[in-house]
Amino acid sequence: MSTTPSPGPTAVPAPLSAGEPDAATLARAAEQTAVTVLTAATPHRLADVVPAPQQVQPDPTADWVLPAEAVIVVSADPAALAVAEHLAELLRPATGYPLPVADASGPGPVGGIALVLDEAADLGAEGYRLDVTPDEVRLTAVTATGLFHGVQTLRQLLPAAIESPTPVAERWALPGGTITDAPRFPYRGAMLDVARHFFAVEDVLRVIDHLARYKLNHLHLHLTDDQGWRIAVDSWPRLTTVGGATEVGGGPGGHYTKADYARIVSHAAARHITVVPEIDLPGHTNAALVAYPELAPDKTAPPPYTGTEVGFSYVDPADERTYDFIADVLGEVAALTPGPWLHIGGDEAFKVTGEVYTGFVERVQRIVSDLGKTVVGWHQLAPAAHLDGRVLQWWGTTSADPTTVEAVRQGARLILSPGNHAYLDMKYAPDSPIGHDWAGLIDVRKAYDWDPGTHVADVPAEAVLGVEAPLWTESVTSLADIEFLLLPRLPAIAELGWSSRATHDWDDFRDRLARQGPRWATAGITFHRAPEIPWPITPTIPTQRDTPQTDTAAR
Ligand code: TNX
Repeated sequence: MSTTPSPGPTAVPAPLSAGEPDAATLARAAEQTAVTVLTAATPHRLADVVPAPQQVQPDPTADWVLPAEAVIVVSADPAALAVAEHLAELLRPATGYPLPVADASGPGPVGGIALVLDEAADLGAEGYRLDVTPDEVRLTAVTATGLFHGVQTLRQLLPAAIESPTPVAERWALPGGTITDAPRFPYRGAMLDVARHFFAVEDVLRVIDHLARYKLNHLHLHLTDDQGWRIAVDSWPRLTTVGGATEVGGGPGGHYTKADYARIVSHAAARHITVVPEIDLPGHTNAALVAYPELAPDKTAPPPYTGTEVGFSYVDPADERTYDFIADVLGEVAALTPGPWLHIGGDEAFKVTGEVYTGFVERVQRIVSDLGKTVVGWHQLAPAAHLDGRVLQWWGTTSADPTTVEAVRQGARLILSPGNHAYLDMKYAPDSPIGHDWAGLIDVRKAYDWDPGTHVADVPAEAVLGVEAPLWTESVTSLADIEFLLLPRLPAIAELGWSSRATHDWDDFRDRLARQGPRWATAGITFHRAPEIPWPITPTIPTQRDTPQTDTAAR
């Protein structure tokens, strides 16, 4: 399976007569023209940020221009220093400026950028303030996380050419004024299903970068399912050697070694993103049963599964060996995972019902809590007994559910992923080349027009931990496919998680979102040119595509 974006359909060039430029030269010229056109967008307003900031006070007299000799000055703190380096790395390729990073004890900013940690600032754990004046740009936050989110805002306020991987001649101006910003919900995430199709570490790292742009702070990895087991477990090695060797459609699958997983966790951590690993139990376990038939109810290995049905497989809830297996697996995954969460799935276990199901879940919840982690699971866990801190992920398509409401009354918190608004694997429109439609079509407006705070009747906003946009990958085979489904809907879900309800306004969102298009095009990121968004111009960058790649089309 190809996991790097292919250049899209290439026509065989007509033979050129002598003296005419060759095809490669023409292509380079076309690309350069496209970048120039795309980046010559209208000047920015301070409010042109996704997700919408809490407070924006423009000062049209106070624009700032990045000088070539600017220094990035930062409070003497290792985490803040890492954010400053991250900012420098974002700005160096397009500007070509050296942008040295110095701690606050060093030389003062030369019309540069200051990143300031201020414990006394009233900005919360993730908030920041951005002050743009002609002399200096100053980001202030209580934490390095706040500074990191502020850096993403700063980046969006620079001209779109800042996304260019190579130097561009540009006036690097920021609109003057002050932004004061903080999130509405503490949990803002996306899920990537690496089980139905396996994706290389590099692809996951790139998805993490997309999350960071929109101030999402959790990456949920759906690591196991019927079609493949993707995370190495030393005590049960056949999970990956046997269970990892399949995927939907019969491809070779794959798995992450512990070192691979550690790379993902650390790339995420450097972007202030927490990884939430999911081991889906008791259903969605065919790959585990192929590897270890002793876990199967009939102690017989089922055939490997590469289709897309759900709900047929389960580990034997009546066998103690199953709980040894779960304790070993969750123990090893917990040890690899610095974040507080362990997601135990729990969805679509159609053959484990009633008290057998709740009894199973209650045992697994205790295993998680004994490991010092917090339980997350799909909202099917609701009927199992409450356990302190547990979090249910709502993927229903209705707006009421008495069982979930009762679990919340007992103390569960909710992550909102309504299938008919937040599922990134749903098609945009009937003619979307990939995706599902069982929860309906989800265009950008549908992804944006709902309120996580009131979505499930009788669940108070205080019980809502946040939002998450899941991407299931039955029909997704490449990084370009992932990006096509993610963008532009991921920013819509990100805005619901970050921005206060007072900023919710479709027309305004649509205009702000439109300005992200040239950024993606310049960075070579695939996106769906959704017709309801007024993209500044027709992107003509070669990586743009609205049709599936050949590997998808062939299926
Ligand atoms: C339902 S939603 C599932 C997944 C599928 C998805 C496809 C949920 C918790 N389970 O197993 O991949 O639908 O959209």
